[in-house]
Amino acid sequence: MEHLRISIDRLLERINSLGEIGRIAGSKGEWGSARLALTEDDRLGRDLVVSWMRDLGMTVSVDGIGNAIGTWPGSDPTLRPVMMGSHIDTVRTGGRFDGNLGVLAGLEIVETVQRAGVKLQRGLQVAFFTDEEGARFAPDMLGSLVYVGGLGLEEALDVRDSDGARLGDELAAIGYAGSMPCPAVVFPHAFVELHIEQGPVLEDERLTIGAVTGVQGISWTEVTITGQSAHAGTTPMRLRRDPMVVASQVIAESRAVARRLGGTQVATTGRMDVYPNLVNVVPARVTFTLDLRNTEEERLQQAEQAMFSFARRMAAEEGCDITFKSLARFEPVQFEERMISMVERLAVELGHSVRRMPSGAGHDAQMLARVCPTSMIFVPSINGLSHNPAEDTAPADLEAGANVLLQVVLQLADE
Ligand code: HGY
Ligand code: MN
Ligand code: MN
Repeated sequence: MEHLRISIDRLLERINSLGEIGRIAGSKGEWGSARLALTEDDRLGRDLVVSWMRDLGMTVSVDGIGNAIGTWPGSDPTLRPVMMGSHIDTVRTGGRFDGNLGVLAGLEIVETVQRAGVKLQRGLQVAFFTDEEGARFAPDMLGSLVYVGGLGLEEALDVRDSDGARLGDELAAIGYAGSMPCPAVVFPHAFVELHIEQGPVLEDERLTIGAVTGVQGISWTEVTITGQSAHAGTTPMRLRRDPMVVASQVIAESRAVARRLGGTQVATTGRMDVYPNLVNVVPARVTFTLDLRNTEEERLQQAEQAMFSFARRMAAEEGCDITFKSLARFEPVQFEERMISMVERLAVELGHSVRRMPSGAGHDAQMLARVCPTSMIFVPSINGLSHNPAEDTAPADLEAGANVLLQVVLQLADE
């Protein structure tokens, strides 16, 4: 079966069709998608992918947190299937490939196997997991975390977004509050996720495939600083208790801490809410997010401790109160050597350049790695861009990644 190859035209057709749901324009003529988790656009995207699963004759099951899994049976029903998958929810300024590629390449592999008349002993599954992005309901990778038993279903259903909407209500509203149990009763034999790199490494090194070694640790914290709201013109500087000044100091310090720690340490403030957010009012309250990540747990903890103690000191000096709310905290994950080397070897056998590399972004694979042998395959992102409508990957690279996924899955399905 080494000769089998996917159809890049079919894969691109599905990527672009799904991309049209929630379509958004970029600033330079490119286009992406906005399908925040559990919105009407997410429902439309889910319905389309489920219809493709059914068109392929797959049985579709939906679990209590809305994860959808299509199954194509193998010749031996006593053997656990091989699962492919990722997510189809996006950030508000998403591209067409983040997550979607891993799900739609999975469907393409099933169709390729079917058209070739190949009967595998293990079944094939394609999954999309709920709310991987965490952009609306934190933490990220929420659906796969519940699937593997890392977060209780009831606790997950009670998560609220920044407008107070309850996850369970939103899930029911889009018709994906499924009946399959969480955590899953039977986990797959193995899980393989094809994903765009979302960074510049493969492109910079002119490589085609990333054999992902693992996923770096993620720490998301919501910081709320409360001061004294006052008139911007009449309040002398010495009398102010200005939370915006503290927030600015903390955000600037997060850049300095990342530089001091070096290595893979990154720090981002992506969301900020100011109250009352008026030009002539010293703010009463500022709430912002701190996203810290590192491939090494110990250094990630150093970054957290440095940031939290600095923030407390700056707030005290300004006479402000400060609170911290953890939105997500995942330690670094290392994939099994056997799975990493399988991706590496099969990429080389297909004639592609390949390197091992960690993932800077979070992925559902980091959750599946808790319950079964797991690997990820990266393909290059043009200009290293993602979470941006300009996100793009060359069709030849998409094709290469999907063909590596095909060969990895064929090997796993017959072991
Ligand atoms: O935040 C992440 O790394 C992922 O895109 N959810
Ligand atoms: Mn993703
Ligand atoms: Mn993403």
